[in-house]
Amino acid sequence: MTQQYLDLAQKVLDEGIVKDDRTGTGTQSIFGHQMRFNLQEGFPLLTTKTTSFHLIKSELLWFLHGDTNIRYLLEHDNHIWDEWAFKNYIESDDYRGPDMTDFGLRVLEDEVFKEEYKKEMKDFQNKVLEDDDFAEKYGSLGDVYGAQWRHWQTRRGETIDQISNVIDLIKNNPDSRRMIVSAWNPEDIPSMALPPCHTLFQFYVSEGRLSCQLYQRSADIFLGVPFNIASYALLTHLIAHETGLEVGDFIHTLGDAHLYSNHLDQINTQLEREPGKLPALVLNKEKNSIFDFDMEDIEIENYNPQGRIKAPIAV
Ligand code: UFP
Repeated sequence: MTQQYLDLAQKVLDEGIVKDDRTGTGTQSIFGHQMRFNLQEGFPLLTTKTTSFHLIKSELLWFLHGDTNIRYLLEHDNHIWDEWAFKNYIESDDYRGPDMTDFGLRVLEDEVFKEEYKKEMKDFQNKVLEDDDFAEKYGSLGDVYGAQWRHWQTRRGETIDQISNVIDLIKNNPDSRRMIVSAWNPEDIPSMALPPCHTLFQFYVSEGRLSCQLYQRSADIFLGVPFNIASYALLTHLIAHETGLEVGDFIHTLGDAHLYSNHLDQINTQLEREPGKLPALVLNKEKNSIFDFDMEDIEIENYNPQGRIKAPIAV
């Protein structure tokens, strides 16, 4: 698994076109790439750098609960969505602190600003955790994944639970070619903190195995992709568990696959490392419905990765 990931990184280094991007950071990018991970060979959590399974698990459970407010994530010490919510807050009329425009780039260049930012962010997190009204207003990320997966709004005012529907199909009509969940809802894009990167996924059942293919429109190879692979592998395991199937393949199809210009040293460090043995996933056998799973029901065993590699996130 790790080798396929490293091959992608090498390909983008070798063939990627230098491109500007929304964040102003600059990227090297290719368009269209596919990886295939046989989930029987181990759980695809990157071994050439330490990747936090805790963050992957809490984010996926958050999606599956249909939650779109960062409060649950903060309660689980998960900060991967903080910047997006913070951005909404500092652009609002309620924000009275120092100017935080372009904080993502400025923290990298300005030490004084970085301290100011850290303080404002800490205050923001505390308010989301402690103040219900504030959390409702500024902890919310709009109709991001959880909303589209579990309660897609129809024009008639009804809601569609795409995850439950797909589980029903896998159980009752496993040869169906319509087992799709879409997070891309054009009507809701303007109200989302970040338009879905993992856009659409499909399931496939054959010989008692459940496979999943994801189309990801935009892929930050160093920071995002290792999370995305593990997250969809976990989702496939959870749904296979509930539907009584074995796991098959996770197929990861990428649109704009890019390396940010400030991740190049980091990816080169990783390319010098040897991939290790993949860990194993252990699910609580006493629980059946994936909606009943909590943090302690999902564990990873024998994960012995190489050291952490830090890199700035492009916001
Ligand atoms: N990104 C990922 N995976 C994710 C996620 C974001 O790679 O799960 F939420 C990256 C891709 C891109 C940026 O670098 O975040 C989103 O920016 P844009 O919307 O301009 O594509």
